[in-house]
Amino acid sequence: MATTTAELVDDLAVKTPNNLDALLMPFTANRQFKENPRLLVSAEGMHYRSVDGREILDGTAGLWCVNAGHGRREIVEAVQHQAARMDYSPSFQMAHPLQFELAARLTAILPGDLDHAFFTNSGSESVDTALKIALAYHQANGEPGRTRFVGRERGYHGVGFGGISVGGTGNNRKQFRNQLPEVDHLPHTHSLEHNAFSRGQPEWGAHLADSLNSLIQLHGAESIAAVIVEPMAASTGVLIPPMGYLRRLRDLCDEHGILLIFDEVITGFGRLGASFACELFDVVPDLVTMAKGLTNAAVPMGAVGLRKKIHDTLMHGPEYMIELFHGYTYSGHPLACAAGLAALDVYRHDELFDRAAELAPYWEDAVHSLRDKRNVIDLRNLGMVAGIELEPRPGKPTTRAYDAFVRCFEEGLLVRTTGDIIALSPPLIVERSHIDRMFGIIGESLDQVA
Ligand code: PXG
Repeated sequence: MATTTAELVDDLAVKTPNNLDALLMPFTANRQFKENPRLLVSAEGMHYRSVDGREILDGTAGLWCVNAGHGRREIVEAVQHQAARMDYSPSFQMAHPLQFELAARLTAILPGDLDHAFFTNSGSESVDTALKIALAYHQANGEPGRTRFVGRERGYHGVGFGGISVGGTGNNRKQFRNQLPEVDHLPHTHSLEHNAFSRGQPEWGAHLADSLNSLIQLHGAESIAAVIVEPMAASTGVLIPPMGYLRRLRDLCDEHGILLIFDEVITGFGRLGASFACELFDVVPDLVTMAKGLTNAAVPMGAVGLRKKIHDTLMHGPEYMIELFHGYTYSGHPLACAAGLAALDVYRHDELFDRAAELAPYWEDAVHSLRDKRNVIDLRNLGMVAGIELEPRPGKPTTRAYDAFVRCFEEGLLVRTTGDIIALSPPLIVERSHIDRMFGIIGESLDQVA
């Protein structure tokens, strides 16, 4: 019987709790899960260990967040050290030095003049923060009528009311009737007809950015605050941006005084083989949202990067006035800052963003080796991300991919599914031998799942 919390942690590393009832789990089929729980209890490098003692190869970097692999000593030690020094300091009208250090180092790896950062605790908070900064900017800039947002179909921007409003995921909206009132959506760019089995960026689809023109005609540019997109839509099924698409969006926004927000919660920190997608595509947004890889997921943290003109415009009015009426108790939490600083060090020291770029061609070949597997209707890849789209079972969407996910887990591989798409995004420390094993297991499970 455990008497300390530490002992309890050790006890529960080897046994399933007797009662799973009290917890309402996020984005989970609770009753199905509790019938047959999948519990992870430790992790190191490329692997998790499950409660029944099995080693599970991590094909998803947790939830697209553990980019430097699990249990990085440097990050563990930084967090332990800061926890012992100071647990918490107030975030309003007070600060601690690590916040400034992290903001400086983070903005140093953002492209262009994205040279200011605001800290949050999650991707959802980063998105809502970015939307609010866009409104505050226009107000400060003498255009308070710019209040409309444009998102994109099949976009995912977290679960705040702002995020689900600009998001384009039907299931995330229909349980909750209240949405931001002035939101429109661009069409998504995925087309099996034109883009199936593309390697990297598809050639077809840049023209879809021009739909923004229709919205501008409909509502007037002077009513639109910002366009928000994921440079690569990840969690709704790995939708790769067509060549030239993001540049076109940037040009249209510039032409009409509309801010462009890139949601880089997943694409940031090396995932696509560059520090950020905006670096890779050479398109600098006005605001960029981040989370996940910022701390290698060791402590929750998010951030919003702001271009100089956005920040400077907010610095108006008397100096004793608060410039942005927004913030969180835990903005820039000391433990998160320590984890963030250590994570950035690890990324740089191990050159993980370059490593992702170097591995990407091997990854691409491995992904496309599944071409002849049954039920595969599309394969797509960019950087260290892959999407494997399966033909849905008639009348039973999502069940085929879910069955493949369960089978992979039983065989010792963690993948993600969304709809009938399997998504992969391994830690960037992945070796070729891990990649071979991943696609071996996936291939076998596709052979077995009818
Ligand atoms: N923006 C984007 C682009 C995201 O992918 C969020 C915002 C919200 O972040 P938080 O930290 O509030 O969850 C996300 C989160 C999946 C999966 O399996 C993806 C996310 C979260 C959980 C699961 O694809 N993305």
